[in-house]
Amino acid sequence: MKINKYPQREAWPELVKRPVLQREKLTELIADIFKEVERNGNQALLDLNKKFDGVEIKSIKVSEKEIENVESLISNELKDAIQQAKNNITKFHASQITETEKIETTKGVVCWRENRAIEKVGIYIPGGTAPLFSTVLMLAIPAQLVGCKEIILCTPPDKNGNINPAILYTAKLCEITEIFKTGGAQAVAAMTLGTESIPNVYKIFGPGNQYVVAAKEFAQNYNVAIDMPAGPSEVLIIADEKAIPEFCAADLLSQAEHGSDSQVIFLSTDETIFNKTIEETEKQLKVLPRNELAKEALENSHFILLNTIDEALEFSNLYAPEHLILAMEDFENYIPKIRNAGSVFLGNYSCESAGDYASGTNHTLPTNGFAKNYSGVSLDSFVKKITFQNLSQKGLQNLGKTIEIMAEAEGLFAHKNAVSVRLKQENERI
Ligand code: HSO
Ligand code: ZN
Repeated sequence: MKINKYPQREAWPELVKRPVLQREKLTELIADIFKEVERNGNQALLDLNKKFDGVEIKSIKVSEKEIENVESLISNELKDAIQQAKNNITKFHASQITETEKIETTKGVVCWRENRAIEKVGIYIPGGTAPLFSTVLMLAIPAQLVGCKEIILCTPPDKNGNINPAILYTAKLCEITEIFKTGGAQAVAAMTLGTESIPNVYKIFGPGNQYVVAAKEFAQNYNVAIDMPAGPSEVLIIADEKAIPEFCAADLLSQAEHGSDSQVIFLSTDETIFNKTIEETEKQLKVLPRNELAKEALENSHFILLNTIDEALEFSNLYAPEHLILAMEDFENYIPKIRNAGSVFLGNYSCESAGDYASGTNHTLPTNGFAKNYSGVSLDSFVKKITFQNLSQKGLQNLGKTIEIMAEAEGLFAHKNAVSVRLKQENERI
């Protein structure tokens, strides 16, 4: 934990820096994996599953029987919880559907925009120590809402060749039936290039380890889009004198437990709250099952005492956190001052876990300072927007001169002519 009281402004740029990750040089390895998948398709996936994860499976595709059987592996309590989360996420994302509005920009010139779903999308869900089945909801629900024709899901099998039941159950609940047992960079390569079983897709979504992240970057060389640049998870809390240290500590740790590279930042204007939150964090850390990971994350994390909430917001805007929590009662006044953040949690009862699982907002958010220029995943992430226009004869008469003058000024006479021939033809007819 790095503790800092009333740092000078000059120190801020250093404080908002993310820890530099010791990433391996992966490009060559990723290129080789792509080549192998391109050459050997499914067999390459089976071989790579064995090589990297020590798993031997016969078939890449999850069978109908496996999907059917999963019902019995999930408790009713968990089923109900997933259902409630699904309802809320659906409600919130459905509200993002907007009506198309036709705009007459000049008399007789009508322009509008229509959404078209990206036809083929791929969702990657990591396995590992925390199987994030909640991410299935966050990605499959908007994809279904906009009507993506083909939604496929890749996730690595465990040592026995099975997929995590909660991931499988959630995929089934979201009506995803094309589920494949493959993980890591090879899964991304398969979704990019296609194999005998796995269709290639136009956009790849989902979190992953550094191999997955590097493979998603590499996939862009093949005209495949990705959801957003990835980085470790982070949260920044701004706490005033009304904050509750026990709650703040729990929120900091909820993000720190994601991984040793997660970063959490605690800003406060109240020294008592500040000290108590540090104490609480240490106390709660001790009893966490994932305390090794959380402890490492905390080593990279800052606890900073500042003079005013306005100052804290300035710091936060410079840091641009994935998650921002305003642990205070009168948060309302500060909302307009938030400029850079992925998702914001207002007041002492709005814990980040609510947004991670079940309140309705999406938890796939920009990290690593990208909240300055990226939004989190939403319905928009699954559509392209196509513009349309219709000019009547009258419309072209009204706008033609402007186009001709501009085209001529750019030296593009064919452009000008496209207008002139039409106006001329019309004059001749009169
Ligand atoms: N906080 C993560 C999402 C998540 N948390 C999934 C728990 N499960 C990134 O926003
Ligand atoms: Zn989380």
